[in-house]
Parts: sequence; C-alpha cells; structure tokens
Amino acid sequence: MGKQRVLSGVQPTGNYHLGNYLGAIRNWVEGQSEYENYLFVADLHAITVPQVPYDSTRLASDTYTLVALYLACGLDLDYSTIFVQSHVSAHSELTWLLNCITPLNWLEDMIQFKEKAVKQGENVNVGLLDYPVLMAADILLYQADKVPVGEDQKQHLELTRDIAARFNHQFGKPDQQVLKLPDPLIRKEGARVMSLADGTRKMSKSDPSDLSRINLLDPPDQIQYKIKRCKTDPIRGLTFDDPERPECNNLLTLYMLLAGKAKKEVAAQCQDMGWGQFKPLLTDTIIESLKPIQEKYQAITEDKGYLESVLRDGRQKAQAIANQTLAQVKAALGYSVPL
Ligand code: AQP
Repeated sequence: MGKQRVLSGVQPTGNYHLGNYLGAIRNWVEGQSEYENYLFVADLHAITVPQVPYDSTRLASDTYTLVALYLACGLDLDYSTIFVQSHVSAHSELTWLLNCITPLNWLEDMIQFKEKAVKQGENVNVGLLDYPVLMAADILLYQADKVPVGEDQKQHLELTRDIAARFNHQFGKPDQQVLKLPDPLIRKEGARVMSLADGTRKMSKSDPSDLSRINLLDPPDQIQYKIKRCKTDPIRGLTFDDPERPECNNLLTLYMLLAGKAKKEVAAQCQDMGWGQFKPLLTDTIIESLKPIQEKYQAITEDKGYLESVLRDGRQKAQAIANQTLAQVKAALGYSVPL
C-alpha cells in the first residue's frame, strides 16, 4: 500500500509567527517522510478578510516569503509538493460546483464565520461565508487521507466530510465514491501558542500589535525586546496548567517545545524560578531555535530562480491530481467533455 496523502496550507498574510511554526509547519516537517504531502500557500483564502487599504504588492511577496519559510523550516521536496493555491485553477472551479450542492445553513452555522462576521460588522463578503467550501475543494481535489487540524478547523473538516458524502450520495455510484472522505490528523498537545500580550488569545498574524507575537524572521534584539515586554504575573515559581496563569503556561510551553524538553523536566527546572531568570533563558532558546531557519531563509531568498522552479514543479504535480478529480466530479455531474 502507498503512503497516505496529507494536505495542508497557511495563508500568505505576512507576519509568520511561532504559532504557525509550532502549530503547523514544524509538525508537517516532523511527519513528512511518513506521508505524501501536498502543502500549499492559501492565497485564495487570504482575501476573504478585507485588507483596508488594499496593498496589491503584498500578496505575491508574502507568497514567496512563505514558500521560502516552508523550505527553511525543513520541508523536503522528496516528500512534499509545495504549490500556490491560485496557480491551480481547479480549486476555484471545484468550489463553484460544491457551492451548488452545499446548503446555505451549513455555512451559516460555522463558528469561525460567526466570529469573524461579528468582527467585520457590515463589511462581510460572500467569500468569508464560502471559505469552508473552498477549504473542502482544497482537500477533496487531492483525495487527501489526512488533514492536520487544530481545534479551530475541526468543524470545517467535518463540513468537508459532509459535503463529500452528500456529493457521493447524490452523484456517485453505490460501489464507487467520487470524493474521498478525509480524516483529521490530530496535533500533539501543547502546540497552541498564545499571544505574548494575553495568554488567553491565540498568537495571530492579524493582531495589530507586533509585540503580541514572535515572528519567524524577527532579529535577536527584537526577540529579546518582545520577551522582556511580554505579559507575565507577579507570582514567583513557574507552573504549567494553572488556569489563573495563562501567560505562565504559554511561556513555559514555548520553552518546552523549542528546547525539545519533556514537560516534567521543564516543570522541575522552572518551579523555583522568577521571571528575571526565566526570560533570558526563553529568549536565548527562541533565538537559537530560529537561527538556522533564518540563515536558511536568507540563502533561499537570494536564489529567486530556485523558488520559481520549486513552484513550477509543485504546480505541475498538484495540477495532475487536481485536474483528474475535477474531471471525475464533472463527469459525475454529467457535464459534456470539451472537444
Ligand atoms: N497561535 C497558534 N498556535 C498554533 N497554531 C497556530 N496556527 C495559527 N496560529 C496558531 C496554525 O497555523 C496554520 C496556518 O494558519 P492560517 O494562515 O491558515 O490562519 P490562522 O489559523 O488564522 O493563522 P493566524 O496566524 O491566526 O492568522 P490570522 O491572524 O490571519 O487569523 C494553521 O494550521 C493554524 O492552525
């Protein structure tokens, strides 16, 4: 039996941070040899949240930065195909076809839509509502077996399964499913990284305060400054899992994940520490962990031709699978074949 196929992506909206790394990219890298990986830059998803004012120079440059970071973080092209979502037009086309079989109320029930719609007030576009159908198309086009998901994306993956099952039921044959139902690939515990300004909110690209996150490309002096300024509490002795101390739990978790230590070991090492002792330790650990990524990133971005060739190859491989699925979907729906 061949390897199972995994599909995942990150939106190219700048400020790639430790949450994106520890919650997504590092996990892909660690498991990559076990699977056949299709990892993309989700640039069609990136415009579902309006950018005001819109800067048309950002999308392409943020895309290249993200691809370079994927490679710098250790994605290996022997195991992983890296491509840009908008370069494979089947994503948009399958979205339309799936839109026509997806009940509106399924989308209106999505928690992320409700939350983001509240934030956007009157400026909610159809794309935001339709985001989960595009995500379903992303996954189903590649007949993915597994999709790495965090808590926030679980509901969207369930919707993807519901859409695939509905399609198969309405248009497939009893003995032959057109679309494969994907399973979640559950992340290791502790990979949810919280904001440096508030331990109850997740670290996020769109947080207006840059002090709330450590970006993967932050230079050492900036990392030092951010950790010096980050929110803590007045209690001496550092502990995990105290609901009254979300910042403490987050910073210890960051240290544990980046130092590659066991939770027990970190708990014992830090139980009598004050912040004055722990912060320099965490700062050095972050700087040392990001140094090889930043050096590799620098080398990769100096060779734009290489990045372009990675994306050309990625697009070809992705298109070969995506177009095949799209043709099967269209055949099942009864479309005529272009002459
Ligand atoms: N704080 C986080 N902790 C753990 N994982 C995280 N991810 C994002 N933030 C954290 C994971 O990174 C992947 C890519 O995310 P995305 O670009 O699709 O969008 P997102 O989840 O909405 O990421 P951001 O940074 O929070 O973006 P904004 O601010 O634009 O909403 C996903 O696997 C995600 O779980």
